[in-house]
Amino acid sequence: MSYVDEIISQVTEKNPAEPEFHQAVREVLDSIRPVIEKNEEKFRKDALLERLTNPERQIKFRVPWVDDNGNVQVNTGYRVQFNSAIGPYKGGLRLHPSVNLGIIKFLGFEQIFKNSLTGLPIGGGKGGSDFDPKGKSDREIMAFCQSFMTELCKYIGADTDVPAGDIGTGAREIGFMFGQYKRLRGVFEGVLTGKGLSFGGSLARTEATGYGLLYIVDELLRSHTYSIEGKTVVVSGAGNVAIYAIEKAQQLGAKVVTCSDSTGWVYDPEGIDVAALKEIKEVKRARLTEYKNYRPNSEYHEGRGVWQIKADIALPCATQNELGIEDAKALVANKVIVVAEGANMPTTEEATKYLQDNGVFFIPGKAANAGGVATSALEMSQNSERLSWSFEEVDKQLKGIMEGIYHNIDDAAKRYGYEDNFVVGANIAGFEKVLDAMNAQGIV
Ligand code: NDP
Ligand code: 2IT
Repeated sequence: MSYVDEIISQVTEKNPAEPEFHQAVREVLDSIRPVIEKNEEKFRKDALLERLTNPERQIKFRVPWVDDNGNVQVNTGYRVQFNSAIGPYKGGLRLHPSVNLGIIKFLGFEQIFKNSLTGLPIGGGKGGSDFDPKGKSDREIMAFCQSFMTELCKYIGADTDVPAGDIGTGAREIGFMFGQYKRLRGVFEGVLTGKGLSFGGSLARTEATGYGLLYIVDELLRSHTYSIEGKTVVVSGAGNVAIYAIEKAQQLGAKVVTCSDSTGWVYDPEGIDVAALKEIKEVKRARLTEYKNYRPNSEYHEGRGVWQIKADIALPCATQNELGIEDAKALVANKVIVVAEGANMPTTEEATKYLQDNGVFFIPGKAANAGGVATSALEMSQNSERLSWSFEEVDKQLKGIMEGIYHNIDDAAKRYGYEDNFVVGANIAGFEKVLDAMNAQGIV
């Protein structure tokens, strides 16, 4: 059996009941076969893939907090410090009832290669909790965040591990966590990114993931003699990534006609009203059913459905495995040109293959949504030098990083004879730098 296949089956066997982690490992290892096969005996001897697929450390802890009725609630907290070969662990904290160790491991594993693709010195990690922020009061959110950080603060630091936001963790949660870290550790340092602008946050971090997604899509289209102007776009999700993807798509002259949340989706044939969406989601923290109050000509539907709408560009920006084979068939039948993942692993393996086999340009999340973590790394730089850069400066760097990622993954795909296969290109390009660093640092 090849070394890659051996490790894929070992990971599946040794990490039972973690299907998303298996999926992420399968996708990466399958892509890097050409690199591994060139030097298989050495890598096997060094147990390279065993080390790559085993987190350096995984922390699991109890998070007790008191709700508004005086009842004690207990959640589970996680931080998986996956790989620090190229820098301190870096990656978000997800707060969602679906969180379990396997989800955090899949996200942490993806983060290693994503962070490498940014070209910045950040290793891979991820954390979170099965806490559900929906419907909680601000006081309950604070109680949870303080308890979570009371344990987490023992394992993180500006030069060791720097968490940030993800699903369910935005500016409010980062603020509460930062306050508690500072109180317990007695240091004001850049231990979290996505902070408020008044205490070390970076301008453009809020916008970065969504804007970055559009910058890479734009670069891909321009490299293939298309233009984004006038294109129709379908987006899923209505959170941080979706909102700023919609905003930038519109700034670039495209029309975005959908968005969604976990209960339903909106079709607005005249183009999504971003100001209304921000008010509903960022200010009121309400459901998308409200959107019709702002835009009477739009449609609201329960359930899922955005991928059935005809579009040139599809941007899944909600959660993992939200775009399946039937969705891929609908997109292809509607002649979609590009699918780019704003979320982490939103497209199933079967759907990805179908899109690629049918000539759709497919940019995987580790490249397409890397703008968020890249800007987090820029926030770390600003914190280190105790300066704040202008919005224009950060945005310019973000754009440059995303264009650089596009050409890096395109070159890697071509070098190995997989032209236009950006899954292979992203995995190989991300892996090469980590491999070099791991080799140089010996058996650790
Ligand atoms: P938010 O919490 O801001 O928004 C998430 C959105 O997705 C909401 O509209 C939410 O609906 C929907 N959603 C979440 N879970 C589900 C689910 N199980 N089923 C259906 N809909 C769901 O998160 P972000 O926008 O920050 O994150 C979205 C994706 O992007 C995630 O995959 C995340 O890992 C990824 N990502 C985020 C980055 C960042 O900087 N924030 C960076 C790179 C990737 P509802 O409100 O109803 O739950
Ligand atoms: O998935 C991701 O890249 C994020 N949630 C952002 C991580 C970060 O450290 O900014």
